Amino acid sequence: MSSSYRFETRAIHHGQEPDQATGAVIVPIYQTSTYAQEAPGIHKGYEYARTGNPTRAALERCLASLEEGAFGLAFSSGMAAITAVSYLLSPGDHVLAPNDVYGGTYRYFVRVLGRYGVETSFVDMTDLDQLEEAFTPSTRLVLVETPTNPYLKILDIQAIAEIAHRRGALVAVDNTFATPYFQKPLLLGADLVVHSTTKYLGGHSDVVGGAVITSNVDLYETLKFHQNAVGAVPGPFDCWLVLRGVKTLAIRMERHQANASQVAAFLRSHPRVERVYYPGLPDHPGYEVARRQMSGFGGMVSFRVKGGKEAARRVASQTRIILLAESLGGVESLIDHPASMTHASLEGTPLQVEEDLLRLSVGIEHPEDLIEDLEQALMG
Ligand code: P1T
Repeated sequence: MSSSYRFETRAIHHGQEPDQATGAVIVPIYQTSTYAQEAPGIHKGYEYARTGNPTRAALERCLASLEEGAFGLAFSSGMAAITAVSYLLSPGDHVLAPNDVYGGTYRYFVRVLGRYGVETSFVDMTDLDQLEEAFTPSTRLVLVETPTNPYLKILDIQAIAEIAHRRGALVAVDNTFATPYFQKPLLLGADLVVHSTTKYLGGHSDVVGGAVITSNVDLYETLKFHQNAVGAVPGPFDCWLVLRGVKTLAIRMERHQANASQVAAFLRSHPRVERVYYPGLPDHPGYEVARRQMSGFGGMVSFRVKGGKEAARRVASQTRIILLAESLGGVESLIDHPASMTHASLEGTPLQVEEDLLRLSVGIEHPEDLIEDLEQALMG
């Protein structure tokens, strides 16, 4: 399908032409582990399902298109996608990552990759001088997450890519929170985009998956070699679920954002709330960069409550519609206490999050119901 079609159209059609054998409008779930060959090595393009699967290929093509990239690769989780990017590194290499990042990403780079001779430094990438100073002659990769998880800091992708490339390092952007609907890192100079498709791309909290997208054919070939050699691939049904989710990404993101901005405004004026973190608030430190590099501010809102850890845990336990759960990006609203849930692995490290912090994944329910739910939980 031509890439001149607009985002919403490509989300529904790109890589998803009607099935050649039957005309099925929806890409079938090719639930097979292997493919018959006419003669050894003579086949229709598929040999074995770890190496390739038509449902996965459709998803990979669609995600590549939405990110304005040339190539997509799907993985069994967001962590598997991030791990795949790390296979571009060798012992002795150095990585820079944000000092506000998903707890599992920190855990992987420090506790797993660190054992293989790759060192990672976590820096405040909102401060470009601090970023410059953190480079060493061995820095090979700059991992960017923006908006960050959980403080929703905004990192300037274009400026970071310029510095990293000058220093000979690759830039990978975790675009999970913004999604390609609101932010296109490859057009801002990033070499790679990674996703937890578990979140907004899947959109319905019913699948775990990941993806890497790039326009660099050499990086793609290396990553594809590792995708097959390591084997952390998603099953066809999981690919199908993400592909279905992506069809409604545009309208979901519009509603997530509309609801999130109302929730952020409500929380900001609430007497029991200490501070609200939402990049769409004009006094958010990253507001100007967000306006420049994103076409919307997303559906995540973090806030600190008055009364410390106990108050935060109480509010998180008292919401009724908003479920207390890890993860984000589904149609239903979720509340998270990062210090004891998604970011517990940061406890005792310099990246530890404040214990009065709560993170909301604002869903697409009626905003008044969400605000009333938060009001009763805050006052309870
Ligand atoms: O859970 P998984 O699909 O493996 O994705 C990992 C991951 C990667 N990047 C970001 C920015 C993420 O937020 C995550 C997963 N995050 C959560 C589960 C969470 O609740 O924050």
